[in-house]
Amino acid sequence: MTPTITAFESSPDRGRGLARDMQVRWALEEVGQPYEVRLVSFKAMKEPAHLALQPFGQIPTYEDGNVALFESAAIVLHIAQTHPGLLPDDASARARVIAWMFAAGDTVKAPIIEREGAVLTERDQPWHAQRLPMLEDRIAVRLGQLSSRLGGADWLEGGFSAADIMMVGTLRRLETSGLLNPYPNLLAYIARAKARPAFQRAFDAQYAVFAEASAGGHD
Ligand code: GTB
Repeated sequence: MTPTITAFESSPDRGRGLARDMQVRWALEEVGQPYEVRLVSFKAMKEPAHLALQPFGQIPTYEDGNVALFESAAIVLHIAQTHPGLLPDDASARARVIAWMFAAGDTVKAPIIEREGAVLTERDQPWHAQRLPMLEDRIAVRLGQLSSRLGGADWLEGGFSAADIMMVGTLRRLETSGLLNPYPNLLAYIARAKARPAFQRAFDAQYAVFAEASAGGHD
């Protein structure tokens, strides 16, 4: 059965592919699994039908007839477990890929989200200018550690895997911040991932939603 995912009807990222349906779309494109997209409004996300699928009233969700899922990492893992190509065969390498998926959504993402929140909501506070460098230092610690571990490798764990989908999804949130600039290997890692045809197909598909909405397609 063709899976259906949900995405923003009108994404606040203006088509930059930063909302988390992007990782799900990318995983589906990598494994060659066609999918359908149900677009949801902010209002519909908080209504019972969507809350039954996503208890926190968010996107993305995933339904394939056998399973209904929320949480982008869980969805990407499910796709990787049910299609060849995104998880290594070796059991310990597979476990490490899953560990990297957790690291992307937790250890690396946590300070990034904290900075985004501060920039969005605390900008006018008199202490913002002092707090921001502290938040950026926390991100720099994680980026430095990630950069050291990646070294000259192309991908986090052998070949391209679900770990790279989740980690690049996290790092892309920093792309306009300048915080990645001290780490040429991370910049190259992101560029390598974005050059993958599956990434480009996923990006174009989510951008088309934004472009159609901007042209007045959804009202
Ligand atoms: N942990 C969950 C997952 O990974 O699936 C987090 C899901 C989540 O944060 N969903 C967001 C959402 O539905 C969209 S992706 N928010 C609506 C709400 O909570 O009411 C997060 C996101 C939103 C916007 C931008 N942006 O504009 O750049 C980037 C990322």
